[in-house]
Amino acid sequence: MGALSGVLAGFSALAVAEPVAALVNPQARPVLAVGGAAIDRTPAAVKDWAIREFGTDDKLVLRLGILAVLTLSALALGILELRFRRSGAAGVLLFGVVGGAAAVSRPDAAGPVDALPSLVGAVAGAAVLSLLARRLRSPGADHGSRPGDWDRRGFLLAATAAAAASAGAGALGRALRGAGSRDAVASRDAVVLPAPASPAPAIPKGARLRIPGISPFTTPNDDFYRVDTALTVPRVNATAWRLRIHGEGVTRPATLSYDDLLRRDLIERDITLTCVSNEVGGPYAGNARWLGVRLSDLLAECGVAPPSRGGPADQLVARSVDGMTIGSPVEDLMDGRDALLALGMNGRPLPFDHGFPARMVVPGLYGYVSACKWIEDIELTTFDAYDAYWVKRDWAREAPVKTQSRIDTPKPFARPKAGLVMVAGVAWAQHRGIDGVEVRVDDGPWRRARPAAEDSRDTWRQWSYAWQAPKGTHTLTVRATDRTGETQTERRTRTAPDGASGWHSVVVTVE
Ligand SMILES: Nc1nc2c(c(=O)[nH]1)N[C@H]1C(S)=C(S)[C@@H](COP(=O)(O)O)O[C@H]1N2
Ligand SMILES: [Mo]
Repeated sequence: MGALSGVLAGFSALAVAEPVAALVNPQARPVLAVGGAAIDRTPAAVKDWAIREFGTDDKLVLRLGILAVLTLSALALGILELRFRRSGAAGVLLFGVVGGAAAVSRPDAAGPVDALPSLVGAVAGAAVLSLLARRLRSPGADHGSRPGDWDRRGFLLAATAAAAASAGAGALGRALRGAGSRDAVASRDAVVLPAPASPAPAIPKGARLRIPGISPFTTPNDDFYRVDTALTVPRVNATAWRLRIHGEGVTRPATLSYDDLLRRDLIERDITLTCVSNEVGGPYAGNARWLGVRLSDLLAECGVAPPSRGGPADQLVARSVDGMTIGSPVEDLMDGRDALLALGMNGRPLPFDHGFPARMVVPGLYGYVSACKWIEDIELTTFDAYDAYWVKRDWAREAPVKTQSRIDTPKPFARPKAGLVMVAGVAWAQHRGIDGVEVRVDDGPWRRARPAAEDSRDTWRQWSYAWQAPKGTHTLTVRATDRTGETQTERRTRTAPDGASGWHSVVVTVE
């Protein structure tokens, strides 16, 4: 019974925190705050391991882990409270303090008020625990009750009341939060993307290979990889959203609404996005058709000049509504490449997962130094003056994409039939372009693979190799050469601090 009252107290604490968080900051809910703070403090190596082990499920695993720890602690505190009056309740309050501190430490914290959901929740939880424990300790008022008996009826009544009140509080909190998210969904549903002033060049015939198992040239939105630190995806109401541009050398600071951006001349480009956390052969790469504002135009209107033209700021720091900071070299953003403040993805307004209402997309730079989702602030500064989120965690300040190639088919440990086997995949070296791809069987010579027609140097390139496969177990290896003439290095490096290098291999057994 002690354990049960502990779990009930824990439930009350989390439930009461819900409506408080809905009023203060939805991100300040205890489990989210602790999870977020844990992610902030995770060393690069562990984050890497979590992504490798759990992929995009890493956050679900983290939340379930936190809930498991909380449940066990609640059980223990309930038993403790029964033994030592007020000890369990004090423990619940301690958890509240930890949750509150975690919430206040988050980069998107609204301020000290972010501690309130955890603290108020903990006070409610502690009250429920001592109330229930008292019923368990005191004999009932029933006729014939003897010392040592506990107040069954009183306990049941109190427990039921606490459970009902908590469920009510939780429901209220979710309803309040739901209203905010419904506004965001409605604002996205209402978007009509205008036709681009500068449409994407047509994808050449022959840029899309029809080979079973190969990554499609354009990645559908639903299949596009997702990498971010958000435990819950921010749902931003585009009607209320503003983007602020300010900082060093910004002679005309600006605050833009979503409609301000939609009314501008938009450009549309196919651009491949890749993540620095992608292992050799890994899945964190995708190619989409982005619609948005050319960032260099916007910056120039605000008076920004790149360092090569005397501008004082060499770093652009983008901030998101969830407190992410991403720093990019101003020189790269203004060197003529199609750096975008993107609003559309494959003909749709950005999906919430991919940054609605607006995000950055920059050809040639890994996402963590260029592709801020849910952006709300652009600050011009210097690399000396400020380290962005991942740089503080020992990832490189500047990180151009490394030339990479991947075998999509056959899959590792496939058992194809002897004879003609189509080996195929994708290769990327954004903003340099892919010149050629080679395939090697076992320790044989490198053979030229057939690259699909090139779309642009900012997009990946599919390739294929017709292999006359003899029986036995074989290792297939791929490497690409970029337009600068540089062949992908064999040297294997880890993803940290600036992206994995090395050749992708697949072992197959030909039958
Ligand atoms: N707000 C925010 N933006 C972010 C991130 C993030 O964690 N938070 N992750 C970055 C990283 S590491 C990458 S690789 C890209 C991934 O974009 P996608 O999830 O749309 O594929 O988003 C970037 N933008
Ligand atoms: Mo990334």
